[in-house]
Parts: sequence; C-alpha cells; structure tokens
Amino acid sequence: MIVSEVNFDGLIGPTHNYAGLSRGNVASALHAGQPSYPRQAALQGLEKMKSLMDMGLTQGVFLPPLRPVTHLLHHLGYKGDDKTILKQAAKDDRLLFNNLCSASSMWAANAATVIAEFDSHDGRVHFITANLATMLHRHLEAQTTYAQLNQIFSNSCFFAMHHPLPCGQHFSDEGAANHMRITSAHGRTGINIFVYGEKNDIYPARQKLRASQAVARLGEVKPDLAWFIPQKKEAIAKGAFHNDVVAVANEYVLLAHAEAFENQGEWIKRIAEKIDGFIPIIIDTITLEQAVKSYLFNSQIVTLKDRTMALILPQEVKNDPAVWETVNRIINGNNPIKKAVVVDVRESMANGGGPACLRLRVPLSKAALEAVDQRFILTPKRWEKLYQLVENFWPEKITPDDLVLPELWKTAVRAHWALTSWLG
Ligand code: SUG
Repeated sequence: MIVSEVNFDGLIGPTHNYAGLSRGNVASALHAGQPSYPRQAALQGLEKMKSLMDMGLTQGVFLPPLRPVTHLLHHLGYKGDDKTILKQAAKDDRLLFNNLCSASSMWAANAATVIAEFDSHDGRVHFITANLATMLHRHLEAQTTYAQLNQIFSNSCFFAMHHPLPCGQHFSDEGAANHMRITSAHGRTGINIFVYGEKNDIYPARQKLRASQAVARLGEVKPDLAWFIPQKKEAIAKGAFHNDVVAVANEYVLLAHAEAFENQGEWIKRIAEKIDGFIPIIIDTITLEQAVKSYLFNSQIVTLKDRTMALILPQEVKNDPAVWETVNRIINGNNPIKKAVVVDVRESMANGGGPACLRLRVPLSKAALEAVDQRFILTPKRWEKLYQLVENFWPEKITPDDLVLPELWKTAVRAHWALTSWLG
C-alpha cells in the first residue's frame, strides 16, 4: 500500500507575540517583552510549507483559533461583552491576559499524538488531542484543536478522534512532540516511542508517563509496539522541554543527541533488534546547550520521491560552526539523508518553535488522504491565496503595549473572518 506522511503546519496567528509564558523554554524567556512581527512570522511559516510542496510532498494546514480568547474570562466570573471583559482582565491581571492572547497553536507538533493505521488494533489512524495541561496559554488550545481535527479528519472509517486527557499533574500530555514512530517504511508496522519526563527540580517535565500510557491505550497501539522511554533529566534541565528539541525520527532513521534519553545505548540496541535496517545517527559533537540554541534536532526529516531523505533545518544551525559542520557530516555520512534545506522561521524560533514544532505529521494511505477535508490540503493556488490574505490582514508589528489595545483585537477578528471565508 502506498503511504506517505502529510505534514499539517499551524498557520501562525495574527496575535503572535513574545510574552515569556513558557518556563523551561530558553528562547521564550530570552525574548520576553520584545516586539514581534506576526505578518512576517506567518509568511515565514508559509514559505516553509511551500519548500516542502516544491519537493513534491503533500502539505496540509491548520488554522489558528481567534485570540484573544474570551470564554475563559466568562468562566472566571467576568461579565459583559468581549471588549469590556478583555479591558478589565488586562487591567486586573496582565499575566492572565497575556495567556489569552498567545498564538501558540502554531506549534502543531503539540496538537495531538497520531497513531498510524498499521500500529493500531482497529486499523484506523488515531488522533489523541493533547491537553497541554502544564501551561495555561497552551491548554487553551485543546478544545479548538479537537474541533478542528474532527472537521479535517471526520471520516470515521479511516480516523478515530479522542478528546484531550483529563488535566492535572499526572496527565500532562504535549502530543507528537514527545512521540516518535520508527519503522522500516511509512506503510509498515512501526514502534511507537513515547518519551516522557521524570520529576525534575529545575523545570516542569511536560510529558508524564501516565499520560503517554493513556495515549497509547486510546490509540489502540498493539502492546509490543508501544515503548516508553524517559527523557534524560539533564536534557530537560538544559532546555529540552520537549523530546523534539533533542531527537527526531523518520522511518528507519533516528537523529538524536547523545544525551537525549536515559539508558540511551540500551534503547538503541533494542530498537536495532526490532527494526530491520535501523540507522541511528547519534550526535556527540555538540553540547546540549548548542543543540537547544541551534535547534538542529528540531529539523524535519522527510522522505523524498526517490527514497532519499532531506533535513529541513532552521537557519540558526548556520550560526554555530560546530553545528553546521555536524550538519555537513550527516549529509555526507552513510545514511539516506542527502540534502539539507535551510528555512527561515526566526519569529517562531524566538519563542522556542523550530521547523518540526510547526507541524503535525500524519501518515496516510491514498484512500485515507482522499477522506481528508481537502480544504486543509494546500495546492499552489490555495497557498497563494493564503499568502495574500496574511499580507492583507496580519499586523506588521506588536509590542507588549499594543496587545492591550482594542484596535489590535479588532484586527485579529478581521483576520479570523478573512480566514473563515478563505476556507469557504
Ligand atoms: O510550548 N512556546 C512553545 C514552543 C513549543 C515548541 N514545540 C515543540 N517543541 N514541539 C512552548 O513552550 C512561548 C510563548 C510565549 O512565551 O509567548 C511558547 O509557548
């Protein structure tokens, strides 16, 4: 059966800003309070999508929910119309207000965990919506993400949709950013590796073991195909708040920092015993700090039509000669990765989101792809329209002071309506 992997990228929303909301995310803390450039951010994301389309890959898109979001304020006892309660919240509690404005749904790797049809008991693709319970601004995404996934993958012959897990410290789940599928080919059975964080005194471990176990159960992953691997504490302490900051897999290739997992050597050995032709590329030529700064491991690895693979890297990998040398060593090494494509996603990177964070990968057979709502699959024409729409409706620049201005909220509403009509 022909199966390919479709990347669904989160379109970066018009309120993209730097509020320093993510403890443990070095870039988010570093850029807190700086001006952001939402239009440029969204165009950078769209250019990345176009690079993949130009390589002959199918590319999907998720649309951002409206921000600032107001339903939480009603829930918290605020009364009045949207403008009134937003003004009041901005005055009363600026931190709460900032959470309402975040455009964090752009990081689609945290939208859900996706289980391929070959690995699940019922032969369907399962989507387990992430609860993102550790951080409020991210948790606010969960319900709209669930609704959007239901809309795009509504055909229940092919797709099974799951609500976010209950919240609370035991069930924090951040989706595909902590899940890797290793398989001899996209269309075959694979091992599902769930990477979780153990108790850590410095930063929160954002993916909990119990959550990963529940995700595997809900996705009906065959028991011998669900493996649970602890993330190295040191990696979390150095800023690897998700596994995809230090490791990425594609089919039978694993690219990982040497300090990504606890007992790494043992796990690699076990994967090699299970997967024919497994190629681990373990990097010890750069430190964890260099990995977190450059986001080398937050690259996308994609399989091209000729079965070679390409690395889609953030331009920051070029800033550090040791990292760039490592990239060249990978490309020239004895493995299928033959091409490095450097993309500019600087606006997202400044909040800790590289190329891989911006997309949710979905392995789809030809029939399953046809069952997807095609309005969310980009064609050159649809891409062009979306690009124009961002140019026309997204604000150029946002400073922290702008965030509380009703004029900005109006701009966000106008952009939202423009997107809705684009969707038809
Ligand atoms: O959850 N940053 C996101 C970045 C998510 C990256 N995703 C993956 N690694 N898959 C986060 O930490 C910062 C928002 C702010 O500070 O304004 C933020 O939420």
